[in-house]
Amino acid sequence: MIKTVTVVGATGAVGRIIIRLLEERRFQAEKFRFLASKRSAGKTIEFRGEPHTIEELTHDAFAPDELVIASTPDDIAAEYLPHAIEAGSRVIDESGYWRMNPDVALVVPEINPQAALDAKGIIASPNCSTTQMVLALKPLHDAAKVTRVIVSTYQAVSGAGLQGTADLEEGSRAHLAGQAYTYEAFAFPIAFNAIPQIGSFKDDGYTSEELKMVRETRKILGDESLQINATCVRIPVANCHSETITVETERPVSPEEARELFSNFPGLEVMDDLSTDLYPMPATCTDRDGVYIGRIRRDISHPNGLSFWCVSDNLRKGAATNAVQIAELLSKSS
Ligand code: 2RA
Repeated sequence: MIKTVTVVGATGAVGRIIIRLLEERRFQAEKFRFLASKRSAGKTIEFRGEPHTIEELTHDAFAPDELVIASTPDDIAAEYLPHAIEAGSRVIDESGYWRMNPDVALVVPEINPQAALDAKGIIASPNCSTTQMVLALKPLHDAAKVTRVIVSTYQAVSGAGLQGTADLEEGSRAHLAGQAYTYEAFAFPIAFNAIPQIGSFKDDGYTSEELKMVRETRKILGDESLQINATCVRIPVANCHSETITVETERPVSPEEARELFSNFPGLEVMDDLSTDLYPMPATCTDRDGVYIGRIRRDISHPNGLSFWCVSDNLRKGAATNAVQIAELLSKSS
């Protein structure tokens, strides 16, 4: 059994869900520790009906043989997590900082569990928009080799943290009341709007969020030849990212075959019945752990094309659930 599980970033949007999942999924460990910034240190957190004092995240906060699950901003992950590895802990990191480091395993347990088991250092969990797409791509890739992906995202404000959620709620109220509101998590009003920029602009006019979808997907699938064109958009939805995905495969995949492939792949659930207007939506997928697929149809513009709609809770499978599943994997093998 794991001796100690240490949650870093315990008070953040994802950290809170990691703690809930450790409770819900009855994760076995002798001891649980909760670390956060100096601001939260000393406050208490309720875990399995008991109050636990939040400890301050410092360079020497880690002990040997801990399983650290971290969800922090990139700069914090860059600074503190190497100290956990040096102390002899295993680390699962939710931040974007370590994912593309060649020495770091980037893991979705349903796709590449062995990478987590073989990892010597940090194990990274992918960006939320990548995780749901790569899970949907994997069975298609195995069956018919995906050669090209065109994806557009419709991303919830919870992806921008607790302040993102506060901005949507307070900004909407202010908008309806005709009052001014100063947004903190977004450069533009998110209430009654759509913002076609998530992250910062990088090469060729693509944003960091869009390039994450390209690079992380290739790394997880182990296929650098895969062509991906992503457009990431923030929309005024509280929780769950949605994606329209069109793929080209080496041979045609019919909607019936795709439905079968998706249905048989762990972590994916098909919600696709046009006769009853059944398709996944943020409102029906929030607080759930799967990746949900609907609107599966032939791409009428290409003989080897297939289009579908994909929704997942960005804080759960897109972040906390994936991290806790990696922890479960490590726990089973220890
Ligand atoms: C977002 N993907 O939705 C980011 C969070 N990691 O902003």
